[in-house]
Amino acid sequence: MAEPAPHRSGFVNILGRPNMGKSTLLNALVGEKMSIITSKPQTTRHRIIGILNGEDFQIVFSDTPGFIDEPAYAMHKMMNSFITSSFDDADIILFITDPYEPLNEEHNLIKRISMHPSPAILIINKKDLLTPDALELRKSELSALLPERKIHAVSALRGDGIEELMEDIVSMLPEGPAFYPKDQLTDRPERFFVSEIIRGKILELYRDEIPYTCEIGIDSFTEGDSNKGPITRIGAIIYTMDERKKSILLGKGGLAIKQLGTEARTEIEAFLDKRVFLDLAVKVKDNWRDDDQSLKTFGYQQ
Ligand SMILES: Nc1nc2c(ncn2[C@@H]2O[C@H](COP(=O)(O)OP(=O)(O)OP(=O)(O)O)[C@@H](O)[C@H]2O)c(=O)[nH]1
Ligand SMILES: [Mg+2]
Repeated sequence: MAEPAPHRSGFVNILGRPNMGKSTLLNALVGEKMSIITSKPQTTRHRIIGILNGEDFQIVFSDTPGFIDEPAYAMHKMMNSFITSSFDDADIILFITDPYEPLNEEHNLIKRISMHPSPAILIINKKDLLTPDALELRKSELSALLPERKIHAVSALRGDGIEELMEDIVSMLPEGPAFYPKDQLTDRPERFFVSEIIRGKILELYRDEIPYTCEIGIDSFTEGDSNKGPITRIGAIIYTMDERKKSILLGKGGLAIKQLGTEARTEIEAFLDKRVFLDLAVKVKDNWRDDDQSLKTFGYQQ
């Protein structure tokens, strides 16, 4: 009888500048809505792990924040440090760019990939926005900067080219045992995803700098009963930087936060597949983005 195929496993870390489609790609690769996606840059603030299990492989994908060239706050420095740790443990690097990002030797991530010992796959995302000629041009630009790496053109949004990319990833995985139990999808608790859904809604519903001044704390998370059956009661606090921003978040007569609560609850119910009662409050936490203790409380640590 033929030997069974060896088990393969590895950390496959998605790296790229803000807004390139890293989170969209993670979700497309693992087939779950794990990481929040918005049209705004700096949506992702943490390293988020999505595990894809097959009979003879386990891929631990990481979505990461977009690299920030000029960090303005301690939070930005933390976000960049999640990128550094993702370089450190990568078995395979997925570098993702889009049709418009300027690519040159000064690109921080390109510099680091060119010196990194792990194999990298170069991904041109949003190919739905490119003509065939423009795509060829983009490929030659990339291969001039990072020669001898495989290049994939995909549309993470439409799921185009994802299967071919997966095949290459699996073929490049090192042999090894699973890192996590085979039924595990992530290393984060449900409450993390709940806070991310609320943050994603804030990014969608509020303008300008407001979303960037917010962080979410989950105060309570209990399973209980109501007269309509089981219900999960979640108390969440939105922290912002000052009273003016707090009143914008609440809106006239509390209308804005009501809409936020309704839309977030619907999405949380879909995610948890449970009925949810969501209680949202807004509090001021002065300058949390530069305060080490606050950042620690919000989960910004290695
Ligand atoms: N047309 C098109 N848009 C895409 C594609 N993939 C992602 N997008 C859009 O690009 C924007 C950014 O996507 P994200 O997945 O949030 O990007 P990101 O790299 O995770 O961004 P940060 O977390 O801010 O670093 C969103 O509006 C997506 O819908 C694609 O294949 N085609
Ligand atoms: Mg993201």
